[in-house]
Amino acid sequence: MFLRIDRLQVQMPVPKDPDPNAAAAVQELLGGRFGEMSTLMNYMYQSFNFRGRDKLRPYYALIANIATEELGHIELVAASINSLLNGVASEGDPASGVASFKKAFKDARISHHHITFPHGTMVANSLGQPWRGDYVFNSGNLILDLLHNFFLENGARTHKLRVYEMTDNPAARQMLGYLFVRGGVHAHAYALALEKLTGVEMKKMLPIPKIENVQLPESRPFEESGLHRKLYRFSPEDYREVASIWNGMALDGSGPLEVVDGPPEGGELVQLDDISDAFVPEYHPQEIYEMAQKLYQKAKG
Ligand code: MN3
Repeated sequence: MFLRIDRLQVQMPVPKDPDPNAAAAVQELLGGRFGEMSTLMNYMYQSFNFRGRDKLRPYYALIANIATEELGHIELVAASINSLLNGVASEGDPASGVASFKKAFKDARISHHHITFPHGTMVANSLGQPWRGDYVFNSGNLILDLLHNFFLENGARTHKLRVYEMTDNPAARQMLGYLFVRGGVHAHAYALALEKLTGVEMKKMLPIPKIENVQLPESRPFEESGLHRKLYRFSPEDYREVASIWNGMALDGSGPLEVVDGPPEGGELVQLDDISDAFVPEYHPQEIYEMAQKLYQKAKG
């Protein structure tokens, strides 16, 4: 089962103006073949279907625990997309609203962001094509599944680097800077799991592509704070066995790998403007806000 914390894994900036084409590019990292939906669902279903769980506990714990972090990654990439689509509030005046609305979204690469979704994230790739269940690979052969996960993390990193080159919007770059480091941890963790099973030093291949995270200005602060050495244990009590895989030295020799009990401190959820011209949340949002405020005050007691 899952607990939920109403925070993002990292603090995110919210730009003043919408950047819908950057949002479209970032969709690939959410619902593309190598997006966060794929890492989440691959590790999730591999953990559901795991055979010999008790005998192979550290490997099960690693996959199950990383799956939980990936839940927070879809949340973070969604927050990035939503931030890039934020900022056309018109205070309920459709006459003035239509002009700014049209200006911002008329030539948007994905029209479904603005027509079928509330200027919000879709479970789809950068072409608006839906994420698919057959992106999940789960053979049941532990070595093959771990090898696939190593490949998936590095494919994801390649696509992230390309999206990084497509936009310098801070709402995309902050998310990317953080996820280059976290994805690096996951690729390294799967490499260590394979090394413990087979003796093959997969970690020597990293990073793929051969661009170090410290070379990227948005990743450097996270690397310098040692985030690349930390595997978070996303459970109050469980998955402690990951420590038998996640140990030894960091790839850059900066210090020992460590398992951190509990999630990162993270940052606040992104606050998104209402869009009266799109009837989101309604044509006259003020009425709904007043009702919600009354309920909120009541609940607080
Ligand atoms: Mn991820």
